[in-house]
Amino acid sequence: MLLRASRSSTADVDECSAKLISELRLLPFLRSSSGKALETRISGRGGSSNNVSISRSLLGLPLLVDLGCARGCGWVPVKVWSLWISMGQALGSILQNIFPVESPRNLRLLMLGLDAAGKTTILYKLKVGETVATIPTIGFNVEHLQHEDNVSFTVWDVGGQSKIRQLWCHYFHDAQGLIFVVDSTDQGRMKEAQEELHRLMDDPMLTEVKVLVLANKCDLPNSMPLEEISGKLGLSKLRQEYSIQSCCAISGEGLFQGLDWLATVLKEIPTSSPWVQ
Ligand SMILES: Nc1nc2c(ncn2[C@@H]2O[C@H](COP(=O)(O)OP(=O)(O)O)[C@@H](O)[C@H]2O)c(=O)[nH]1
Ligand SMILES: [Mg+2]
Repeated sequence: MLLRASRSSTADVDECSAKLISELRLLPFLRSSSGKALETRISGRGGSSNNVSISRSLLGLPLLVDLGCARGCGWVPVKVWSLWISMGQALGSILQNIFPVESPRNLRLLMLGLDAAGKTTILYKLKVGETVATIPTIGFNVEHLQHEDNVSFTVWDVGGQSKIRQLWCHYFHDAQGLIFVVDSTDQGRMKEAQEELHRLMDDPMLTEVKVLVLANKCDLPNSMPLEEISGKLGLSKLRQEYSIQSCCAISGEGLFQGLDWLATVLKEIPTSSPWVQ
């Protein structure tokens, strides 16, 4: 839609101003944000083809394409700046719709699982790209990982020995994602892993977390297939959104795919949510 008001050199300025204002008022954008400014007097002098042109973009948002006179002096809105601010806002909304800019997010992830599942090896593979020699973790390791330009993770790897599992709850606060690591070769302790996972998932502080199960040590010949691990862990009974990914902490295989899934599901949480920093 294009509105154009022009004044011939002989027409009365007041009459033309009134006509222009009434036409401009038809635009909701001007009515809501700049109507007041436009009510102030528009004046002109001399010239023969002074005009103001306004169009609407395809997205339904107003976009001012031409303001002012075609030649020489023309329509001079008293508060032109106000109109320009509105134009800027409208243009900003349009650009934001077309090229959405994401604000950087830091997501807090907990990495839990039975001892010797490979948590610490995974953490340092992700952090430094190398396999480090580990000793059983008594407290915790925490690292900041830059995943994408706009997404970083703070990963808490908490010791998993049975005596210290009662301390896990102290790390739940503000956790947005849980990486639960299992040793795919550990047939004997899969039941124990299942109990620990479900105990975690029953905790009210973890109701909203997204769960990534990493079936680690897939490089070993006796590693179980994902379907079997999934069944043994009772994943289908979880209320939380989850995904299972096989991986090898030594080569790094599968680790980034797992984190990609977490980044994708966690990015869907609006920034206004208290869950997202
Ligand atoms: N073959 C193999 N060994 C692994 C893998 N991940 C970890 N390990 C080994 O498993 C042992 C326990 O790993 P660690 O990271 O300390 O386990 P955590 O107790 O869960 O932190 C170490 O000897 C690691 O080298 C893997 O993907 N493949
Ligand atoms: Mg460890």
